[in-house]
Amino acid sequence: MDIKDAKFMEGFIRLTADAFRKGWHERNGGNLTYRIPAEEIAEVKNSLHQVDEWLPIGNSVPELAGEYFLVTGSGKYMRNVELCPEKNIAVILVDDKGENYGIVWGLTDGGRPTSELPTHLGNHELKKRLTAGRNRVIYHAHPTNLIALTFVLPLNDKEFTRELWEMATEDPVIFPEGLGVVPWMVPGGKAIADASTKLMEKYRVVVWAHHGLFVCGDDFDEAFGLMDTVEKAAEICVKVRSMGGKKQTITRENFLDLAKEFHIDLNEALLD
Ligand code: 2HA
Ligand code: ZN
Repeated sequence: MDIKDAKFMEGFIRLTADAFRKGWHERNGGNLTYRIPAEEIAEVKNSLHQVDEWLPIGNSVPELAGEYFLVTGSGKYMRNVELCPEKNIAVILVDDKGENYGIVWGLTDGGRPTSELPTHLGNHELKKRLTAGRNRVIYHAHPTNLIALTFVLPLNDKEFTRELWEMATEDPVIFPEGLGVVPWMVPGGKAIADASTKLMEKYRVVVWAHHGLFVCGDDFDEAFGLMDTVEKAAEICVKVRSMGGKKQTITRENFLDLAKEFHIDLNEALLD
């Protein structure tokens, strides 16, 4: 099968197009990666070429040796992915040590995978292990309201999570473990990768202060849905604060009742 007809390609492109229209991807902002299952790679192997050049990942991911990823390109625009996938995204293969990658499809006008590759692959390695291989998607975007809140809310997991949980009744059901907050850091390197991976051990959502949001998911729907849910909570929060702040809210008791009724393992350490 031509790789452009593959179901995973359709899912990847749909996410990039929808997310651009959400306003989360100005210019070249944001990045998306998908860990391609062996059976899906086997179906498209005629579209792949040999690796010409092995380049450093910028992180060490031995548990991803031999894995293939569909990735957005560094400096490429999300809005262009649906128009011309082969110029804007790539399939990469991780070498047998988990130190280098090679391009096997795409980026036909040249270019490199996303500048956040160290964070993406570091988190793929972690989530592959923690979910027994179910997690396949890592996604980073620049959603407006969430970024705005990082100038106003205290930059700690507990206060940030509680504020967002309060913004819609079903939010604690969607991200019951809460979310982690990384302070301002230089994008694109091993340091932000390590800080994010450490928080992703506990969470599926990580805020990058004054920059954006990082999420994971078993599939594209789950990753997109998580981004959308957290950004919507942030939007409600911005509106509530613009209207003079909360006059009433969801209480600690309400959260505990919700957790009981919905059988969710709510992270109560973030509640009091
Ligand atoms: O420009 O979003 O974090 C791509 C990014 C880097
Ligand atoms: Zn970014």
